[in-house]
Amino acid sequence: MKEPLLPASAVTSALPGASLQKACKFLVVFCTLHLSVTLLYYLSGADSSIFQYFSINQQQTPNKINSTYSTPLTTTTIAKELPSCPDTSPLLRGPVTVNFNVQINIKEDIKANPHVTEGGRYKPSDCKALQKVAIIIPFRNRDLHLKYWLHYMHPILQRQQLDYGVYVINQDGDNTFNRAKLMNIGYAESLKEYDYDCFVFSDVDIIIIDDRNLYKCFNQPRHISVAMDKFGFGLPYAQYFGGVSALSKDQFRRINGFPNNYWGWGGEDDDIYNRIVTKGMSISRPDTVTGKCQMIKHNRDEKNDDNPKRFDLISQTRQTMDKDGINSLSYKVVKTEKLPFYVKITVDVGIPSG
Ligand code: UD2
Ligand code: MN
Repeated sequence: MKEPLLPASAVTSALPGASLQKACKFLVVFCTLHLSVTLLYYLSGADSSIFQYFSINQQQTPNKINSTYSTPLTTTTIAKELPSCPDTSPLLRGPVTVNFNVQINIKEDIKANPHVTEGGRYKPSDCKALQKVAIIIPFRNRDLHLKYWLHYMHPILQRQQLDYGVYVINQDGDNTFNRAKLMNIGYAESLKEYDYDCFVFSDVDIIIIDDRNLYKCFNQPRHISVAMDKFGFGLPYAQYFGGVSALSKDQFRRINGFPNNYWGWGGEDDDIYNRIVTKGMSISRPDTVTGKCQMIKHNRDEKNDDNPKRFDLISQTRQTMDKDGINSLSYKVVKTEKLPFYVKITVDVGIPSG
């Protein structure tokens, strides 16, 4: 059998009614008093001391963290991310005067560009560059041209607010020159050093003469040297893609990089053009005023004679491009030198096969 529950009335009547009332009253008065004192304190300006307490506390927090952890945690947690650089750099000036008769003193140039660090690296200090650009120069025995290139291009590239590095890919030995393969090597080697997302391929003898012609990548592969002095400041033909060009990592991979089997002068730029259109992309170009550039006058180098096979090869791009390119690249690095204005990578590219 269960015990019968006490009726509610029996519970209340069991408590002493008067003392309970007293206790309740006291509690209500106490709470009201507490609330009004707090309110008064807050409204009468005592707030400053309250806020002072919080603000001091906030300022002290980092020090506390600092003393507790040996790693400089505070700098990483507090340091603000740099804002992105603007789409159009405010540092650009437009036309640039170049003169290939002046003497270049590379030591003076290095002094004049203190923010360019070892290996020809630079990034803006006050904003986050929009792109990380590797500039790749196929090279052999053109030291004077390289001096002019560095002299004129470093200041321009800094004004363009790029996060960039300069890679001179120097063909070792005196076998036939292979421009496109050197550029493939530049792509592969620069990526070993930094997470570049854009690749500018430039002849060593071309200088842009308007700094608004940006050395960066666009939605489509970019042709930069569109108005060369030697072609009367225009294009020699509509499909021309020689001189200076820029491809994003994705664009470069889509075309399987450049051909490795163009030995000697000519054709490799047309093969690259064919690759781009075969993969459904088109060419982006600046206008012919912004796109003006100059090439240092020169004779044809030794071991860079016209490639007699180039016409045959160009007609086969569609069939060969998936087999010949960055996926079939093989070479040997002979020497890597990190110089103040660029990285010089000397490579053995081999000899023509067949
Ligand atoms: C044109 C194109 C170039 C390329 C070439 C055919 C222009 C402005 N340029 O250049 O992009 O398509 O025809 O291959 O139309 N190099 C050396 N050492 C050498 C040989 C070449 O460093 O011994 C490098 C150097 O970066 C040079 C580039 O290869 O600028 C192209 O060679 P070029 O200047 O002799 O050929 P060019 O002016 O006819
Ligand atoms: Mn040239």
